[in-house]
Amino acid sequence: MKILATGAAGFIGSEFVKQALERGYDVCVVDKLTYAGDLKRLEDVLDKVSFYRADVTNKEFVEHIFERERPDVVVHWAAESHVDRSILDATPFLDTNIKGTFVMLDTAKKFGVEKFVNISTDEVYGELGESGSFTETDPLNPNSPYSVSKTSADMLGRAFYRTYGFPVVTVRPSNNYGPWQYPEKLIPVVILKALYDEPVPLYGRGENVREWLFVADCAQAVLDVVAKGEPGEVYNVGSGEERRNIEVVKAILDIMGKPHDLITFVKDRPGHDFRYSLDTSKIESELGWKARVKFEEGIELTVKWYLDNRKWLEEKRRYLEELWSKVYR
Ligand code: NAD
Ligand code: TDX
Repeated sequence: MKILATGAAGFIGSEFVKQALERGYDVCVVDKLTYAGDLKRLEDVLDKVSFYRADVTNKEFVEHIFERERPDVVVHWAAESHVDRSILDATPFLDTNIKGTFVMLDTAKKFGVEKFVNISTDEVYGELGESGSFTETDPLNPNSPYSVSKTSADMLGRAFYRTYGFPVVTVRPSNNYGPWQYPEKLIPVVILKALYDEPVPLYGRGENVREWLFVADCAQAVLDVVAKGEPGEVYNVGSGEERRNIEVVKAILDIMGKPHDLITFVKDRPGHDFRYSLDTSKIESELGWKARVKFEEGIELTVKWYLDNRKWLEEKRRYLEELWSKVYR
């Protein structure tokens, strides 16, 4: 059984590839290697996968890859993934996340793949107040250019299932964290800043809530969807581990032995969603998946990984100064 995984030089996709190989799948990877892609994440397994440096919006090249590889299943991770960047310039988000998903769906349909797992996000539902959780049938109310582009991709998957009977399965994970996450996202930003005793930027008052899912748990859920997910269905993937951003930051500073006065409140993210929370009873009862890693355990592991891999973290810094100068005011 061969899986074609797009965007698998990225944070979650690379963990997915490692677990897929362990489960005995053949794997080929299609990734453009944008600023967020890095083959170092796949270093230990590169000899076991076929790798194509390709843009998912390039229909001709994508068709050529399908012709050569003839995958049974597609798992579509490739995306522009950072909300703040989408606020600064939505263009690559519309190209990759919408057109790229269309090209992947259309090509996979043409080649008759057995299952297309489309990776969506909890952000498609919009924001919640202090209580409640989203179920898979809730309406979609995305608020940022990023989440609108992901919702469009999600809806294209729906249309391919409804219109052509093409076997699309949609997965909506909550905020992932763990080793190898690009240090533009909250958790590795905090680790990187604290490492240098620099101000740790928190938007607004740090009160917003996210549901933190350890990356290995997310990859395992998607593999369960590959094996058992029903075409046309949507599965939420969350951990129940909700934390206010300020609690997350304090937990990291405590593990690193850094003072809380590094925390600096900066201008809030425009349109900042207050809270996300997923009801995961569907994937738990139908596929038997449940998140295993508790936040306190996962965050400890994650901080340790970054401290042990300081060089990788520091290498990324030079690509971040420009983004930070625009976002942290
Ligand atoms: P990431 O930014 O770390 O990786 C994205 C990968 O996609 C990179 O390797 C990049 O090179 C590749 N890519 C980007 N544009 C491409 C293009 N045009 N053609 C081919 N490859 C391209 O992202 P991630 O955090 O690993 O997220 C993976 C997926 O999961 C995305 O679809 C994202 O929307 C979704 N998701 C992420 C989270 C999270 O917390 N990180 C949560 C829910 C859903
Ligand atoms: O410096 C920061 N300070 C801060 O307060 C950053 C980078 C973030 N934040 C806040 C914003 C959010 O409330 O922390 C929270 C998490 O922010 P991000 O790490 O940027 O993630 P988020 O915007 O929640 O989106 C993530 O989860 C859903 C992923 O980036 C998306 O790809 C995924 O779909």
